Amino acid sequence: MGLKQYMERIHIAFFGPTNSGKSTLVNAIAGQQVSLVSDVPGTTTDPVRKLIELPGLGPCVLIDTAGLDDTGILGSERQRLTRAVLDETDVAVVLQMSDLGTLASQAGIPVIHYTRGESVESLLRRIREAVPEEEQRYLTGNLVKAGDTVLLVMPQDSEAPKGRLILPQVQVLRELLDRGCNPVCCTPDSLPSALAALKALPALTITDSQVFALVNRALPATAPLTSFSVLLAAAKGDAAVFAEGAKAIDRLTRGSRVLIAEACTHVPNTEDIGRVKIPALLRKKADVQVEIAAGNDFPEDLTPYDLIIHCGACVTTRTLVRARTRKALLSGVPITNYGIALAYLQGMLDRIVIP
Ligand SMILES: Nc1nc2c(ncn2[C@@H]2O[C@H](COP(=O)(O)OP(=O)(O)O)[C@@H](O)[C@H]2O)c(=O)[nH]1
Ligand SMILES: [Mg+2]
Repeated sequence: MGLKQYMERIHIAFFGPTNSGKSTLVNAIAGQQVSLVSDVPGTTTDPVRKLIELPGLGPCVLIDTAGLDDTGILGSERQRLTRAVLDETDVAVVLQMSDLGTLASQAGIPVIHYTRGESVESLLRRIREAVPEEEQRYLTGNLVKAGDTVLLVMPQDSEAPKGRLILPQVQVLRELLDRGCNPVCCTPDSLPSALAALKALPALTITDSQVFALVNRALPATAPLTSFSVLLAAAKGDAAVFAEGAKAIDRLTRGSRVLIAEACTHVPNTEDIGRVKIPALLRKKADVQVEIAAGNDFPEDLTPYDLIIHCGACVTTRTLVRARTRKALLSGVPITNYGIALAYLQGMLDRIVIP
């Protein structure tokens, strides 16, 4: 049990009418000026995020928001950004009365009501008590048990960083050691000799989805196989929902609208998985319309879409992915993610095991 896993930060959001003292409180907690404070209503416009370590809570993100009563010319856009903050919120601190408090409760987010005069120490203690404890979750889930031999096929080609392993590989390796498994590592080239060295088939083989076909050919059909990105998808969301959602790919027709949701903002490169690779694979199936929602620009109305494909959420939290998943399901729109969609598009989904 713990507060958060996968090095995720606890997101604490502050909601309330303009001039209720949200920015003042955030600054007091941070012990520094994070947000501008003034008696001019609407001083805080876009949500302001501050990464900080808090006693008893560890790594957190404080999110100061605009008041929902902001009626300036940019008011409605500010309100939308404020409402979007709910998706990433682990605990909501509400000052005075706010509709956001009700919305947070409806979304299952713990809500703390703050009144002026309460000490920061007391508030932090209440926040600490409100953060839901997370069950210990393994990336490899129920796919392995102590004593199992697990084969990791990890390409170390020119795209791999020099002198080190990428984070998912390191995390899985460490976890297998913690779980008392015996990990055996090889590259695709040395896969035949690695298999020959084993007395029995590995209990599980984990590979990079790029070399899935090659690894699949080298393994007997009875050997359980999965990929690092599928394990990460399951860690950051509901893998069963994503696997079901991926099937909607086959129902896409000319003009279907697909929303690619990226949690982070980055400058896309030519091999970009969400902007180039997945759209190209989808268009091989049907002439679909692909739209990108980057960062916090996740649309409030999801009903126009036939499918949502979410990114791997490496820089964001399970909380955010699950909030968006809930919204998609409530709107009746299938949702999947990069790892599971790629597995499906490569014809892997029937062959692989999902935790
Ligand atoms: N007396 C008093 N004034 C406060 C308190 N918190 C905020 N204020 C004042 O209320 C005004 C609005 O505060 P601010 O933090 O910008 O509110 P926000 O719009 O909710 O972010 C500022 O003039 C603050 O100095 C408080 O606890 N006591
Ligand atoms: Mg403010």
